[in-house]
Amino acid sequence: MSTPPERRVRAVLALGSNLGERSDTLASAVADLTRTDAVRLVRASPVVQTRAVGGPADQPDYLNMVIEVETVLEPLALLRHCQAVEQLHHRVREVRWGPRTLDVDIVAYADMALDTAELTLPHPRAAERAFVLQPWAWMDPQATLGGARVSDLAARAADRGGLALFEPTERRT
Ligand code: A4P
Ligand code: MG
Repeated sequence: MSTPPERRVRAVLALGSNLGERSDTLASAVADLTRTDAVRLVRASPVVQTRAVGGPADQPDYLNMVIEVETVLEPLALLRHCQAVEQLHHRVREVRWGPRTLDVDIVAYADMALDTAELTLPHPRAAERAFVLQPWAWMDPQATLGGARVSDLAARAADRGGLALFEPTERRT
């Protein structure tokens, strides 16, 4: 008897850091997220430096990036996995939208739409945030979100003026 093929799903994760060694944090978070066979890295965006959107005034700038993964985890299990990696990096939840060593959000999980207390898919604020959309568009120029081109959404995002390329990340396909 043959075992059924694994069901692997493409998901896009957004990473942000505005405390500590931000660049090292993002690099090791990508490694931590994709160390398991259950979550394979497909490609990674360049890292961008962005002005903080919302939250307390005078927060340090963020470094942000997105990655595309292929996963066998169900959405909620993927969220728990992302939260475990946040904990590894000493994430403390104090103020909403306050400074953090590491934030990992699920931006999209295949084309799934979900709205539960714990998880909303696609991420409810991703479509208006250049700090997610622009690195995503650079990583995958064909990407779409809710039927719109990610690059078009990025061009319209209110925070696009606060974004600059920080460092390119080697592209993995
Ligand atoms: N949650 C629901 N849907 C999702 C999802 N798709 N992915 C729930 C991840 N989490 C999701 O998140 C709060 C709760 O959202 C989680 O418990 C989960 O069950 P959190 O990470 O604990 O707290 P947070 O990040 O402070 O809140 P929130 O509302 O998720 O914030 P955002 O929208 O992620 O914004 N400015 C710049 N330049 N760069 C940034 O990265 N990030 C934020 C955070 C604000 N401003 C920023 C940046
Ligand atoms: Mg978050």
